Amino acid sequence: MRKKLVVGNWKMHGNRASNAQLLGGLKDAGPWTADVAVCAPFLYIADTALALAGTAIGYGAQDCSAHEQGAYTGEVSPLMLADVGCRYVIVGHSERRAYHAESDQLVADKAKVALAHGVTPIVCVGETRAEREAGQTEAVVKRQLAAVIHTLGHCCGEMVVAYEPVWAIGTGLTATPAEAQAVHAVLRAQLRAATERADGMRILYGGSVKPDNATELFGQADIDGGLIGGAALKAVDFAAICRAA
Ligand code: G2H
Repeated sequence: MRKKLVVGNWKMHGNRASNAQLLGGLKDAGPWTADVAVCAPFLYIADTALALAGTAIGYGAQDCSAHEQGAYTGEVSPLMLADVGCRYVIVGHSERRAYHAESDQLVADKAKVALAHGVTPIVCVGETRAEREAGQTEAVVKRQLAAVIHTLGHCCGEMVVAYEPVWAIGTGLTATPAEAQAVHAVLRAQLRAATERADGMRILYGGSVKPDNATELFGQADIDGGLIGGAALKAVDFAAICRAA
């Protein structure tokens, strides 16, 4: 009943030539039954939009400001993302939480402004290795999600959630399908308590998803697709993951 969604998070990789090659490869490989999108660095979003025109592949950004406009040097507003046709924006990625000290509330504020302008926030939550080893996984992801639910109120059913265990990001370590499903079920239950739309909401898994583990991960009851980093940089790998969804 939920259409799967696969989103490529290019992070700070690529250049005009390599992006053109990657997008060309994806256009040749699609379409897929899942929804598919790529989140490019800000600077390349306009090129990405041009390259994907007329295809079903969506595109988006990897972050946004929590403000609509104003004197915020270096920031990019969700209004601007909407203006150039972005369908999605990733907010609260663990790399932003860790390297830019983004708080749960800031992430929630970003999600709110994005939604207000028709850009679907992909809200990332996830525990560190130390938190998992201390048995805090559930408490951490619930705290992170609660801030967003509280801030979005009745609109929270419109976001996409991504569970990304920090210890599995870019490390080659992946949560087992059962470990991931257990956390997704916790998140789904939390969403059910907040919105009637919870059963239609997509909860993505992210963290070293590859063509050879995607099918099993996406086969779990509450895993509705993936947020893909490293494997999104090669058309053949990303296309295989999209096919698996
Ligand atoms: C997690 C993921 C994409 P990777 O950050 O957001 O990256 O697939 O490289 O672990």
